[in-house]
Amino acid sequence: MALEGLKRRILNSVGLLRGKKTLDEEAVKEFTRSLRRSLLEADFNVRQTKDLTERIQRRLMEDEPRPGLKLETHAMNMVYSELVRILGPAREIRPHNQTVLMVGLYGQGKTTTTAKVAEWWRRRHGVKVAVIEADVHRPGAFAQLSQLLDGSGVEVYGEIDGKDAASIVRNGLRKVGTADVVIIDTAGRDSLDEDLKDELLDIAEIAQATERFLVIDAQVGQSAGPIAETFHDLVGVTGTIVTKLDGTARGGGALSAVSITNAPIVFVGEGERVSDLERFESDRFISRLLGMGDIKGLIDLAPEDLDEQEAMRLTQRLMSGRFTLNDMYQQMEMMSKIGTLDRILSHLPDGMFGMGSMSSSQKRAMQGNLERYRIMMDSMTQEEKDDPNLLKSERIRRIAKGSGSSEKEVKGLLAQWNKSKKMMRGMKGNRQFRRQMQSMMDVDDIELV
Ligand SMILES: Nc1nc2c(ncn2[C@@H]2O[C@H](COP(=O)(O)OP(=O)(O)OP(=O)(O)O)[C@@H](O)[C@H]2O)c(=O)[nH]1
Ligand SMILES: [Mg+2]
Repeated sequence: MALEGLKRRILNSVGLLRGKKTLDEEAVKEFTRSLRRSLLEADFNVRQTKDLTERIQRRLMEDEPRPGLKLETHAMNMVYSELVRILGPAREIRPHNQTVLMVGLYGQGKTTTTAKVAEWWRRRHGVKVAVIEADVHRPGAFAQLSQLLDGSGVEVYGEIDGKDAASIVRNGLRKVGTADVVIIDTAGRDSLDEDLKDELLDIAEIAQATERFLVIDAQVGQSAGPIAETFHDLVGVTGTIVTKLDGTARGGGALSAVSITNAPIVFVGEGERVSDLERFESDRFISRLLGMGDIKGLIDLAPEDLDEQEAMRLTQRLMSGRFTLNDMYQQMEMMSKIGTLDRILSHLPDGMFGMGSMSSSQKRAMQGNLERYRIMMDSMTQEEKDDPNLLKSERIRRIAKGSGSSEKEVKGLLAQWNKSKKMMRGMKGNRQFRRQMQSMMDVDDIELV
């Protein structure tokens, strides 16, 4: 996976500082040279890479590491914060007088995201929102969008047998153009052939959109860079939306897309439902991207930093009684890496989490399981991941086939889920645990559903 590659390369670069006591100019240069190579190999654009490595070089020469902090940790913290900086703070878009054009390749989530963003603005800002379905290639696109927004109060314009996208947009703007926000969904492209390019250019010309959002699936990886470039050349991308971050993909491609278009991520999609949209937070995104836990000992941010918060958030969610396969996966992922949970676990009675502290071979075994679980989970529908009880023999067979595993392995995953769920239940009933969680999280009561 390309993204794994980026992470590995960054870790290798940081590894050059391992065991060093002081940072001389030579060591800093060697490190930044290696980092530059890592980023370039990961399809970062040249200017961004230069900026980033120069800033890190300067900061390394100027900033003293906190006492007791290893140099490699110090450097990793910087890489982290500079990557967060590239993605920038979330961009606030005022939902007034906006025409938004959604573009992207096939199946990335454009239509779903069109509905999500429309609902987001309508619900949160109380403004009038309309959408236009200008995809004349995907059969049933208009029906899909209408269905997603059924009963929502967002006006949907489309032409059932329309063949000409440009004229649909023209008619649509005439009909619903007075809304505060008009969002136009366009056809997915496999790759951009000339006809589709012309069609998109026509639409862009007529729409005179104030925002052009590129929709990218989190799984796309580094090819997101060239894809973004193509769309950017055509319509001038102003914002990026990363979809399917609810899955196991970490969304690294988005970084290279953003580094090419300079169009910040505005939203992330975290599920199939219209309400599954979140405003983007770069720190959470980068920590997920780098797999914070993986770099245990390398990353050591101040306590107010997010990885701890994220662990807390997950723990709190786990405690809430809902326990999906994704929750289990994330829990295991965190445990296998034990970045922050170690710190949390150290406050808890031994074995409270069913694991206490794990030996490194146990961690390795868990990592192996995770990889297999991820592959199996990729063959499941969202509904199945949310409610694994649905998984009876026929579905198990399908998932086994789809993921190249045996039925026994799929059943093993389900057994693990059942075991984890029971464990979580057990903890909920434990008053001592509850009190400790409360004091750690500094809340009066944890809501235990
Ligand atoms: N899990 C998850 N699924 C999503 C998300 N966004 C979209 N999907 C699903 O991805 C599939 C494709 O989504 P669409 O919105 O139809 O994608 P599209 O880009 O419009 O596709 P085309 O019109 O065919 O190019 C659908 O099954 C969606 O439900 C997301 O954030 N999370
Ligand atoms: Mg679509």
